[in-house]
Amino acid sequence: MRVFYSEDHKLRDARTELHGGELVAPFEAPFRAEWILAAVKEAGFSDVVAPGRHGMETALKLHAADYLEFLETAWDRWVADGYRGEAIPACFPARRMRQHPPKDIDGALGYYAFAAETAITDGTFAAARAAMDCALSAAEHVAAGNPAAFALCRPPGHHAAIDLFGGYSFINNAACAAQRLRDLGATKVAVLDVDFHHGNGTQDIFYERGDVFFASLHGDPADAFPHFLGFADEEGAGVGRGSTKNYPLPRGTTFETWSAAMDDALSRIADFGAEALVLSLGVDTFERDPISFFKLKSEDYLRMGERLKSMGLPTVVCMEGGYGVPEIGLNVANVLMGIAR
Ligand code: SP5
Ligand code: ZN
Repeated sequence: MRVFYSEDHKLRDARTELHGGELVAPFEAPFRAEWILAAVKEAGFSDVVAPGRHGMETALKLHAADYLEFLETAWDRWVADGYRGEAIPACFPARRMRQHPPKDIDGALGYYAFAAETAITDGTFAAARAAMDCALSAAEHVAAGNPAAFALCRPPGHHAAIDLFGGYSFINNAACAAQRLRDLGATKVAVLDVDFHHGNGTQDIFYERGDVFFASLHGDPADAFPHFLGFADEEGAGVGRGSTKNYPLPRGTTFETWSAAMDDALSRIADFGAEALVLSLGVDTFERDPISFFKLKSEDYLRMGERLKSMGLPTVVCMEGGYGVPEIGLNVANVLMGIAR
């Protein structure tokens, strides 16, 4: 299985994350990609290539044009205002306030964000673009007839909505992969999101579309980030009605419970008639993840990959979350080994 990896992920190297009322070193940091890359090479995935450079055409089918322009220019606007810290949104258009982008950068940051933990920094847009390139190149590789590819995306993307950043996500890499598969000939595509957190961004992007099925297994939003989306009664709307499926799961969920939910998701994906699969792969479901509350073990990720392979679908794997512990590398490699076998 080919691995798409760009050194440009290192351009996303924020100093701060707002966590528990403190500015801490971000959980989503460059070492994650380095650990994952080392582990997948160690597992025998030696075909590691840099992605091709893409334009923004695919992203523009998913995200609002003004949002992408904001991402590209936000850091320079922030610096021009004389600020010395990182660009952290602090004022949001909450209930009964006006929903429009202000001229002022502080206002624009709040308008285009749904969470304040994620700061925009110099290099963030360039890194997000490189992650998007990985996802697009992986989709092209699979559309060309290869059974699977791994986009080692960093920063992640599944929280990035039509016109919102947050949750360490800026451009929705998995959504870009799904759209590229559609544009290269797949009539129906499924996105399965196994990151611990609900893929609110991917759900938002495809909510009213009937050509992309979205299923997400995640910590119950009553207890977990992103708190305000990912409930079981969200099923899609318009022609997309019935093509969104959420599995909110409780604290302490083990692979036994988790894999039963995945089986249900996969049978719905088969019924939907998906011709290709995009896996939003977060390994923050691991028992020792520092910010999550599932209890998956390293060997469970091999079973997960084997079950995915049994679908027999061309598969693009996009990296999402998974933090703090060296096992994130092994856990990703295990999923890939299950899929490749
Ligand atoms: C891609 C991805 O996994 N993004 C996750 C972003 C989560 N950011 C907010 C985390 C809040 C964590 N609260 C943890 C409470 C632990 N006691
Ligand atoms: Zn996550």
